Parts: sequence; structure tokens; C-alpha cells
Amino acid sequence: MIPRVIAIGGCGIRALTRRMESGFRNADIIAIDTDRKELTALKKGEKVSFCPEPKRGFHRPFPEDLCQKVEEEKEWLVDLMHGAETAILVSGMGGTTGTFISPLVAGIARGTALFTVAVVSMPFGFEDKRRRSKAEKGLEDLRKQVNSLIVIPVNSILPLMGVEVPLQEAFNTLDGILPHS
Ligand SMILES: Nc1nc2c(ncn2[C@@H]2O[C@H](COP(=O)(O)OP(=O)(O)OP(=O)(O)O)[C@@H](O)[C@H]2O)c(=O)[nH]1
Ligand SMILES: [Mg+2]
Repeated sequence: MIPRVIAIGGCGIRALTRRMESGFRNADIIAIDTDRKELTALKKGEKVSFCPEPKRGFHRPFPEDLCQKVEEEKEWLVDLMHGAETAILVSGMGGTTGTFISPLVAGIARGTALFTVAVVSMPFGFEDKRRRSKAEKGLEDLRKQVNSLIVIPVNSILPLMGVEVPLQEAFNTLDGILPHS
């Protein structure tokens, strides 16, 4: 039976898009994001847009709004899981969308008796320190909700890439690794 692959946030969607470009078909894909542009770039799969209304002049979602949105859409998400035995979540910890939504969606998948695996990256060492602590917290929440957790040790990729790595190149390399895991 083919798994549900659930890409969450920019990192998850970009990594999956790259994997599909190299010919990856055997999965039912669900993409969840708060950014419509990222979702539009994905050519295949069920797209779930969690774009809250801009609030107090901010255009980025607030974590509490995202959690509420997931709760509101829970039944629909349960339906999307229907018929599968395994869910594989792909996301990057450290932003807002992937960090806060991944544990909730993992909980929903596991709650519907799917064997639930999460493949995530943690921020590179050169990223903002606040991202790291946010990512650590997200990872702990996620760990409680999955059967299996695979964390990609991103900093160990850097030495493979030479001394001065452009940021985008580091992410591109990670995109190549995440969905193979
Ligand atoms: N593989 C890969 N990782 C990325 C990329 N962009 C960012 N990341 C990593 O993923 C983490 C989360 O970034 P995003 O996925 O863009 O964030 P998001 O989940 O969409 O959350 P918000 O945009 O903040 O709501 C970052 O801190 C980076 O470590 C990318 O293009 N590819
Ligand atoms: Mg994003």
C-alpha cells in the first residue's frame, strides 16, 4: 500500500518538489503550508492552505492561529489520511509553519492508526539562534506524536560542500537528502 507523504512548510514542500523532479511517484502527496506561493509550485498532490487572515499588520501566521486552524480542519485531515497505513511527514524545524503544524498533523495521523514517521531537518549552525531553540521545542513535541523520527544532521552536510557554501546551495543539498530518507 502506498504511503501518504505529507510535506509541511517551505522546506518540506521544496524538498519534495525536488524529489519529484527526479522521478518519485509511489506516494500520495499532501502539502500543507501557510504560503500560497510554495503550494502553487508543487505540481501534484492535495494542497492544504492554512493561510490565516493578516492580523495586527502582520502577514506571517501566529502559532496559536495555526493550531486553531488545524483543530478546525481536523476532520478533513483525517479524511485525507483514510486508506493509508503509513504517513511520512517531511518538514524543516525552525520556522513557524513546519515547527508548529508537524506535531499536530503527526498526532492526527497516528490517531487514525497510521504508522507515522517524520523526517525533519534542524536549522543549520549559521541560522538565527532563536530558530534553533524554536526547532528544539518543535522536535520534542513531534517526538511524542510519531512512531519513528528521523532527524537529518544538517551541519554534517556542510563539510561535504566546501568552505564557503551559499545558503541556497546548502538548502538545495538538503532538499536532495531529506526525501530520500
Ligand atoms: N531543505 C531545505 N531546507 C530549508 C529551505 N529553506 C529553509 N530550510 C530549513 O527549514 C527551516 C524552516 O524553514 P521553512 O520550511 O522555510 O519554514 P516554514 O515551516 O515554511 O515556516 P514559516 O515560513 O516561518 O511559516 C529553516 O530554518 C531551514 O533550516 C529549503 O529551501 N530547503
Ligand atoms: Mg514558509
